[in-house]
Amino acid sequence: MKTIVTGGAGFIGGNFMHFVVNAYPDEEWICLDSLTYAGNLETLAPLEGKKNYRFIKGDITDRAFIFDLFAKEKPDVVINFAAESHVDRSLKDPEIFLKTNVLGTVCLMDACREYGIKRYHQVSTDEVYGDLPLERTDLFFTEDTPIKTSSPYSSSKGSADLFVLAYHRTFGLPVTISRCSNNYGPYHFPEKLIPLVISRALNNESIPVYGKGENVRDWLYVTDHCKAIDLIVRKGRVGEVYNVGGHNERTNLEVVKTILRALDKPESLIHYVTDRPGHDMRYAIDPTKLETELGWKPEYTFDTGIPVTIQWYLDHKDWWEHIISGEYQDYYKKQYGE
Ligand code: NAD
Ligand code: TDX
Repeated sequence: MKTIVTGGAGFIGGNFMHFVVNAYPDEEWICLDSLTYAGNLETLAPLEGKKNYRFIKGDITDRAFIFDLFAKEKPDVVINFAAESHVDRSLKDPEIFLKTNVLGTVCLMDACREYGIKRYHQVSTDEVYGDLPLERTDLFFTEDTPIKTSSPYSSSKGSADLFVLAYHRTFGLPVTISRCSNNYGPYHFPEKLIPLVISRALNNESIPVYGKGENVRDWLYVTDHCKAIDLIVRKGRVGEVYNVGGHNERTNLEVVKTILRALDKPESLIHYVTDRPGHDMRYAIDPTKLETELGWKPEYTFDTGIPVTIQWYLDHKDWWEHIISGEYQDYYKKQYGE
């Protein structure tokens, strides 16, 4: 069995590579990644030298390259993590989101059609469902919730999902889609809320909170997401969408305060900044289908996952200090005006 994992040098794809390469020593795992600002070979360094792992640098939107690669490798399975993933960046430069997230997905699926494939899996997000009102805590996203996107990022992910379902219905491509809530854990790029708060708090720097910090996200520890994807690829029904989430809703302010408390840092570091335009209010996933059909259960809650995550950032300062010392500084200044 040979699997191509795209975007495996990023946050979730990297954690997925660590999990599968160790869990399935008799299967072949190829990481395909173009190494954008978010891709980092240091994340994959612990896998170097393993017999069942290879890294290939390449762009999922490069049709000639992708078709050559598929002709040569003839993968059994493709799992597509590769994407532009940051909402704030999509507000400043939407086009690359359209290119990578939509055209890249279509290009991969065209190669899958040409060379035959047992399974194409699309890693998607709960953001395709839009948002829920803060006060309606009885409402959750199910797989039947209509796609109703807010940002250029979520619109590109929603569009890609529609192409994936169309390729199944029209061309019979054996696809599955997972739509997960917000992830956190090791190797998370510090532009995203949780690693940004941890890294800045450790350096006694201000913590930017958008608006009033009331927005709610549903947090899942990254390895629980990785295990869900593995389960869906192996046992999920073709043509189906599976929501992934662990009922861990928190306001952004709760998240920030929890981390500051754990690090023994003062709340005076919190700095309220201009809200994100179009900011989704609340995400909340109903994972019943994944739990009942495939028996998935998350190992971590928010309360058990956060200390493990903080400890990882304390133990791996090299990994994130490298990142925040480079062009990240320019990004931060442009984004937060500091
Ligand atoms: P990330 O930004 O950390 O990593 C993305 C990876 O894709 C990087 O390694 C990057 O180099 C690679 N990449 C980008 N463009 C590429 C291209 N054209 N060709 C090849 N590789 C390319 O993202 P992440 O947070 O790990 O997210 C992975 C996937 O999971 C994305 O599809 C995202 O939409 C989805 N998702 C993320 C979350 C979350 O909370 N982070 C939640 C649900 C779903
Ligand atoms: O500095 C910040 N201050 C702040 O208040 C940042 C970076 C974020 N926020 C808020 C915005 C959101 O309400 O925190 C919340 C989380 O923000 P992000 O970490 O940017 O994540 P989000 O926009 O929710 O999207 C994430 O989850 C769904 C991932 O980045 C997506 O790839 C995934 O699909």
